[in-house]
Amino acid sequence: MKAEHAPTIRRTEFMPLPWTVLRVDLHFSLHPEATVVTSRLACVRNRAVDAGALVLDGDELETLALTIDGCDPQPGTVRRSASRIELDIDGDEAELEIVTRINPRANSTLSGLYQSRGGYFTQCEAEGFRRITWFPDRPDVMARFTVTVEGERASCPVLLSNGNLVEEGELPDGRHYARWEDPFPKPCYLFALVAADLVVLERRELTASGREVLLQVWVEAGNLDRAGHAMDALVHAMRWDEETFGLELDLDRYMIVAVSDFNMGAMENKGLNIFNTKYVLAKPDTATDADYEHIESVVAHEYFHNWTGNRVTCRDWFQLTLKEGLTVFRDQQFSADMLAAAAGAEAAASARAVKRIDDVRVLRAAQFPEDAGPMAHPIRPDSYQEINNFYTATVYEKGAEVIRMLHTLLGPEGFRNGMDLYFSYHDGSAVTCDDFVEAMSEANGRDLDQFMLWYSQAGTPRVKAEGVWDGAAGSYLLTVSQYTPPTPGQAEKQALVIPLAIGLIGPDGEDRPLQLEGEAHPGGTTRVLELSSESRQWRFVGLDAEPVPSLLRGFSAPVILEVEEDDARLAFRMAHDADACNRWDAAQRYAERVLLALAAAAADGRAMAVPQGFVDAFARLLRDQRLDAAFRAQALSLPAEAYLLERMQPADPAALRAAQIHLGMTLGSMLADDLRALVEGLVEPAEYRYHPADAGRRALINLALRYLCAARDARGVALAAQRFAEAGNMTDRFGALAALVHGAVAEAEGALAAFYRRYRDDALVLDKWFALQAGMWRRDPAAPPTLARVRALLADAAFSLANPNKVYALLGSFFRANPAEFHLPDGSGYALWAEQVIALDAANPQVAARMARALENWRRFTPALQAAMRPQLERVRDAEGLSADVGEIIDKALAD
Ligand code: B3K
Ligand code: ZN
Repeated sequence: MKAEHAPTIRRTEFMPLPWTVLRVDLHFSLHPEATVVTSRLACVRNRAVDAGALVLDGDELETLALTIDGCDPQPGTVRRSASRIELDIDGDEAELEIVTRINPRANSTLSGLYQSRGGYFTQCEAEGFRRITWFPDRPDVMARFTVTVEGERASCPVLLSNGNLVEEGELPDGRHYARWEDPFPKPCYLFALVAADLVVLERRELTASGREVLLQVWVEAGNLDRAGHAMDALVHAMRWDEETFGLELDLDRYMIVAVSDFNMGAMENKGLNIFNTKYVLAKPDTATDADYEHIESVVAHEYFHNWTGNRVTCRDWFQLTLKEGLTVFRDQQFSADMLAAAAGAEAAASARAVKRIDDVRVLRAAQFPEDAGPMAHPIRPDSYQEINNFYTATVYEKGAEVIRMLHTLLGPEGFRNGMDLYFSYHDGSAVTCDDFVEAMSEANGRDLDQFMLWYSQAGTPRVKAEGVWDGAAGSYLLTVSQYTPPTPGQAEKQALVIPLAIGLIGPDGEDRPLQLEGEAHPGGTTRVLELSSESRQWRFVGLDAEPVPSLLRGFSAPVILEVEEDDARLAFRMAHDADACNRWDAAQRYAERVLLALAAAAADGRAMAVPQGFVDAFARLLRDQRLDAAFRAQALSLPAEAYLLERMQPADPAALRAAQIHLGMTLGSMLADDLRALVEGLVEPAEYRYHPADAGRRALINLALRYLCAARDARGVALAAQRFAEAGNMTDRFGALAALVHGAVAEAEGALAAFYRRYRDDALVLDKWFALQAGMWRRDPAAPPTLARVRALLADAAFSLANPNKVYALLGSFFRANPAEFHLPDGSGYALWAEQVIALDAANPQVAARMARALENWRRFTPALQAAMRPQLERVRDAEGLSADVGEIIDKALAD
């Protein structure tokens, strides 16, 4: 479909359906190119709606039969289009039988029923079920499903669907079948089917109330030794939800299946989660600490959806953040608790801060740019053309921040009470974000009407703070104001409720107790102020000296904090802020200031000079043995390039890259002795285990190697090469390789080749190899551009445009994580982008749209780069047969 023909769906146009479905009985006769799906639907009229037809959605279906109560529909009672059937039916109940034929082998979209490595898998969220059979494909239609899967025993010995296995048996011609029954009503987006040649890792556990449950992780033969970590994560998630929210697993059987071809990370289908192999498989030789961490959090995320998403689901897709924002918040809390528990009492706070810093980094690098570009939308969008384009950082990550603010405002107990009330009201139904916030409001007796603006307003708020010290009175007057810049379609903004956690640091580096004017006693050293008007003042009293304010502690709201701080004050907070998150942020702000100044110098052809004050502040953090390694690794990592480009006016990737190279070389060479000592001094246990303390040490060593290689420090490079050769696990091996490649040192090519030889048959590890090369920096202007390497890798035997992981690794990394090499002045990067987006779109529009988004913020770049981008954007817009997915992105990008 051409983009201009894709209709816009609006939130305010929601209408309940005249008919709904109570029960679904599905029969699949699986054949690679001709699967026959027989669906029996028990339908009833919706009493709340006066009258109307029964509406079914479909997409690329071959319809073999359709009967109503056993008869062909009466002439004149059926209206059909390629994507919709409307049936006029007398009476209040009807049984429909529909037979469709579909072609899983030809389904390259990976939405609906498709094949991957000889097996059959489904993905139905958001609107994939309509690619399997005709159905009212909306989340507010919740039905009980029974599913019979019939397939060839040799190629598909395992036949799975949602719920409980109730029957299985042999059939003629080498075929067999299994029948599954899901006791819980669910929307069709949670339906799943797997028929494949898999093996299983099983564990039996008792739930809090003593019920035995069977947990399974299904993987391809040969991968069983990589399934244990996902299983552990599942058990931890189960326990955590019982303890934290009193939520128990409601099924007798819970299955996770790993598949190699998958558009995103994983899917929370009821009782049958389907996962990208990337988020299941791990063993020390193939997975890094970061992989282990991601697996744990994605397994938990999908598990938590069982309550927040499945038991209580979304009324319509505009409410997506109801389940996603809340579930991301839950998985973030889970990961923080897991890290804190592993770290032990003394290091717990720092371990939590490290997790929080990770989340803030993602928000700043992915969500802030989105909120400042043509795709900016509230966490609950008002309209869309293609819902799959709205599984965004805003809906997920900013959505989680909004839930976190509720948690901050109401406190853990108040939040828990709100959750309990939410489930007591809405279990088993499809609801809206208003329903959630109302439950929070009622449980806490707190008016949250103004808070709801976070659901309707797009754009990142700016919070400006200024303090005035009155030495004579010993008081500090803090003035805080807010402002949200206009976003497309939303010029006017109102004042939001912003929880602002603050502390005041004395000249000795110690936090002062916070006492507001009019209060009898001080109340703690960190307090949450609530800014709910455009501007407000707070006066702190009883202070012995002028304090340094530490604002937005723990990143208490998803805002950009604008505060005047000179270099000395940033260095002071880098050294003393008691809030680890803010201590990190002080380092980020200082680094940002230095990098943007260097970039401005590079753009003007002036000499670049790194202020000594920054090097000193950096060195102090590096040498501070009291700080744990994981925190030091965070604090010494420079801000993400995507975030810095966002802060640059206009964005000039080449100048920024020159600045980064210069800063990396300066730090690496000035601190080479410290960095080497650190690599040699941090002792690692011989045996790899995934543990935050070990992971922190590995992260810090790898970061040190990176600086050393960036500086071409001969001994540092030798250390990296040695660690690469002798590594006993993937974190060390890949960290050393990445450092060599990042420094573009002579040893890099040989190491890349050795890595390839070792892992040539391991698809997931090769994704790392592709991504690393796509992200290569050019340190020698005479060297060939990274683009040439990316083009060569596109032709590598291990690469395939049909596998989303490969596309994300090679093209995604190049377009998003390597701005200077992608945004080449001659526009050759953009030509590659257009060519690949068009090629991908013909096979898999969802993946193509993700790649297309790499250029949406094109107007932020220098005029010369914009001029090179426009024709390529237009080339994609004008491509024959462009999908609605890509069409929506490009139209919004080009809109005036
Ligand atoms: N709910 C799925 C995402 C579905 C994406 C559809 N394009 C995974 C998750 O958020 O848990
Ligand atoms: Zn989710």
